[in-house]
Amino acid sequence: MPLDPQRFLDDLHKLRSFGASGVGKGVVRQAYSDADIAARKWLAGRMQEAGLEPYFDPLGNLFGLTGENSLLVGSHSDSQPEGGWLDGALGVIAGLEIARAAREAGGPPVSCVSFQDEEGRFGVLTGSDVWTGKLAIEEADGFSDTQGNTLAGMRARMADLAGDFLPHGRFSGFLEMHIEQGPYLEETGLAIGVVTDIVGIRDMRITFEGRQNHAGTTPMHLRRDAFQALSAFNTMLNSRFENVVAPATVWTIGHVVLHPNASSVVPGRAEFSVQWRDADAGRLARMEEIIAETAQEIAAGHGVAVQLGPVMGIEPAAMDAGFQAELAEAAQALAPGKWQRMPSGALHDAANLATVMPAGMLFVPSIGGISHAFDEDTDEADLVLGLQVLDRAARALAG
Ligand code: HGY
Ligand code: MN
Ligand code: MN
Repeated sequence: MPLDPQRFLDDLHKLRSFGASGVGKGVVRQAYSDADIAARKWLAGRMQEAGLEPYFDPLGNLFGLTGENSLLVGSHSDSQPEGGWLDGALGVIAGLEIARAAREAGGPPVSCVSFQDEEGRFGVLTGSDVWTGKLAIEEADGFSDTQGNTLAGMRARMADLAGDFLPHGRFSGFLEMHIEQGPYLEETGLAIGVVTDIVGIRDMRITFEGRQNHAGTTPMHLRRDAFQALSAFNTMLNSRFENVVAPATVWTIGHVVLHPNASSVVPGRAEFSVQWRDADAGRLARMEEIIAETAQEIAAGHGVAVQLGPVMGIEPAAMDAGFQAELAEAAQALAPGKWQRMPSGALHDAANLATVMPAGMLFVPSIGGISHAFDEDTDEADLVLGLQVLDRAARALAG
């Protein structure tokens, strides 16, 4: 039996119903939420119906297994707090359809996977960080989300489903299909990107601790205002980075909590995230030094204390040359002149998988370059073309 594009699209829309936000096609399906666990149970059922063996590991990574030595194809089905319907889900359902069609055709052996917490509610790419051995589960268990829930507490919600970790040697390699999440393919009129490299990332939490006080009676010169420290930190950091960054370097303060967050109170505490990404590990390290120095200088200048949290990260990762060549062959056959090799500025589980087996990735366009937002979308014709290209490469690599 060949691929069934309608069955693929129907399953993709069904997955969207778990945690549907009610805004466009958006989803709210953070790792270990009720919607995430329900979606994983549904996925396990679809795997079973396809003759694949559903298997949960201790993190809640869900595999659909076949054979003793298969190609693994998949992505993640958890979302950002406000997520699109395709980020991760596309690669998971593409993996399911390719594994299912291969099984119906009598081979080659293809297994599928949905990794857990790719979106970093607790870590960075938590599920694949732990499975690939980069992060010990005992350490990960102590990680907390921005609400103070621990990973240990949340993964206990799926403990009744969990077996042991699977050996990596069971799989010959990993393929992941994903939306680009940026504007490049759409702007250049291309349908397929064959990923060459995935950028590296660093992520940390910083706290400025000042003095909470009355916003009417506290003279400006006596204040130790944690928000003013944060604001000055951001300005100085942008200026210091100018001499260090490359055109593709990015950095973001995306999560901020002010305490007590009231208009008549001088803020006593500002807790915030700083995240930075680049293809060069040396530049990532230099940026980390600048962040630490700047935070300390600003704290001293504003009379506040500073606490620098641990730095989490993923190294830049090259995709396997043989897998790239197979994806390029498939793209040239099915989308001649409509594809290109390109790096990934977003993180993906393939970056972790590349440390334990050959890994490759394929992108399809994102409308308007929008992602990590409810209105993320891609034309269904592009989704199906991407599925067909990935399937052709998967059959060659698994066969
Ligand atoms: O943030 C990322 O790049 C990924 O979507 N987790
Ligand atoms: Mn993703
Ligand atoms: Mn994402």
